Amino acid sequence: MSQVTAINQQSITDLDFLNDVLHGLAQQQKSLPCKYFYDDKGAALFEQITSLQEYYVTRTELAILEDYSKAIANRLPENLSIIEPGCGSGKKVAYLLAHMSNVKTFVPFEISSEMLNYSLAHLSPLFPELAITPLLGDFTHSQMVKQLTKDTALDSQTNLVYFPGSTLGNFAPVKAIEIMNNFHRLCGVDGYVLIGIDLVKERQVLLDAYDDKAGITAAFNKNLLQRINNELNGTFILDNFKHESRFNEVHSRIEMHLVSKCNQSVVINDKQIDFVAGESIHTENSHKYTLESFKNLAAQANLSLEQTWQDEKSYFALCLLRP
Ligand code: AVI
Repeated sequence: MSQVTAINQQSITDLDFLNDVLHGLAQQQKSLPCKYFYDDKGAALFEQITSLQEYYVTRTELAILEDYSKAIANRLPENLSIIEPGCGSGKKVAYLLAHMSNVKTFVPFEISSEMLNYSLAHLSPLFPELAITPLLGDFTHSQMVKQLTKDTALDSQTNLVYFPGSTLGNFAPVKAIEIMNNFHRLCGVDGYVLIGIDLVKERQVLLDAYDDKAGITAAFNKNLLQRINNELNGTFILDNFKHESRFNEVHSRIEMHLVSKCNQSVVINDKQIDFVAGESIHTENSHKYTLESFKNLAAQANLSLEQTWQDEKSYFALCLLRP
């Protein structure tokens, strides 16, 4: 079995975390970057979210893959390499691989070596003939993507970049375009990009998906404060904050916030941060697209939308793009 080799290791350090937290909390609208949700506890809570009744996202995408993987595979040429940025467990690519013949190599591209090893362990027995070349790195860092593609000669091939899971929606439009530009570079001039996007739908369905009755999403959101307490000597009292999901019509996105229930002060690494009652920390954006708005966004990364596959309710879409 292939082992994960650190082609270009880059990890988030405690100092990055501290700087990002203090910077975010010094803004007029206090904020924290959503990438810090995923410590071990956060990753486990997210896993629980994916099977919540209210959180339609994961099961809808899996149903689309179940129904259309064969059609998607038929739309693609043989001898492609597949690159999956942020591959996680590798569960979603297995649907495609099951219907594709002569895949040259599969390149899981992840910042976490544990997840890379996990995806290898999951996929190798399912596809014993498949060559797997893991890449360790952060696909959101453009410089790193440039370097990695050079080092691994991915630049000179025709590739499919596979990015399911609606993760693109967690980035502001400018960053989403930058990421899609990286995908454009990764897929090569004749390549393909397949992206999962969450579509605009009834407001209440969206609000409930990010504020479930069992309180798992609330625990996921508040775990960020616990992580700051654990890793940065923070003094957050979690019960003094309330989880809220809001739909921002202007930006067509769900926002998660943590609202201070009272006037209070918190200390993080000797720095005091004051909150007034009702003031919030904005912790996550999850953009919801129409096919038209997504097509326009992708066009700004010089990718054109060729085909989409959706569920019956049009809740979610898998979008095939080409340079
Ligand atoms: C990872 N990402 C696609 C999830 C989303 O739906 O934006 C993160 C999430 N946040 C709360 N629930 C799920």
